[in-house]
Amino acid sequence: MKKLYFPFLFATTLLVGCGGGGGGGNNATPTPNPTPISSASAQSEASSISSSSSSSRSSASSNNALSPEIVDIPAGSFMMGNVNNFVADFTSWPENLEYEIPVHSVDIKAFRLGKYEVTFTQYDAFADATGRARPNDYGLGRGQQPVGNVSWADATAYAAWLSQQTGKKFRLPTESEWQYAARAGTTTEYYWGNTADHTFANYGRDVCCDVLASGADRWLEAAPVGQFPANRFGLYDMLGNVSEWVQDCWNPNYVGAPTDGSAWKTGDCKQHVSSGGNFHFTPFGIRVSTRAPFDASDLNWGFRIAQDIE
Ligand SMILES: [Ca+2]
Ligand SMILES: [Ca+2]
Repeated sequence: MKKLYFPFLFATTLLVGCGGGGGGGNNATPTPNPTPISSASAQSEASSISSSSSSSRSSASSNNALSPEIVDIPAGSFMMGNVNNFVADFTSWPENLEYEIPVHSVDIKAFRLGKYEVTFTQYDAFADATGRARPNDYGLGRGQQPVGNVSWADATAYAAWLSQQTGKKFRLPTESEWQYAARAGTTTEYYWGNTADHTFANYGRDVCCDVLASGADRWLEAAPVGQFPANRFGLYDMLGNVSEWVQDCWNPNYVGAPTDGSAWKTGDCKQHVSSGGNFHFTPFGIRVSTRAPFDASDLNWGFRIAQDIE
């Protein structure tokens, strides 16, 4: 399996391939800044499914001040994959789009998802408490910067530790949960429309593959979490900034993929899916449905946590 993407390193990192395509999408009219769905609305829908929703949430935060903020994601169904038959204007990695088919319907149960990518502050608390080495920040700073350079196992261990600390069920999101939450009811290439725009996310140049600061995107590399508009579910940085581990084993297309929102636990489980792209990627690489495999042991990028509604 070719490596599409690359570790949480500097812009000069040697690339083995280009996940990018210029231009940022097809010719459909972009939808400017979507109207946010209020978190209260989403919480209300989730609460109708679990009456313990509110108490669970407040309990988690009171048990651990370092718990990431979480957002209630309502149940629903969506079409997963390359829903617009997106055609990239490049030929170097045509299998990228083959990864995203067949488009299929998935039913998602209500769950919770981190409002932001897990930060260095949050992850370092786990590392210190468990005797793990703190991940390298490559000089970008810690604090509210999204944690990077963590393996899939690290991310999974963090969720297990947080569960132990809070008594709640934290875990990585499944790939379908992640994509459903990133879409937040939209069917466009990005949750703000069909054209990549540095107003809405931290990513790189149109031509593969280099970092770029442009307009509201003032960052060549990772930005502190929450610097761009949230999507309609109130989630920040789902596209761009740092790529995010999800639970699923790697499969090079969606033939046989679960349709109930669960993780795909068969296939190439030495690799796992990474979603959302990052500050280094082109417009192609930060599409909602772009997916990439990483070796589970590689120190790649970051993640956000999910929580079961109990
Ligand atoms: Ca940028
Ligand atoms: Ca991200």
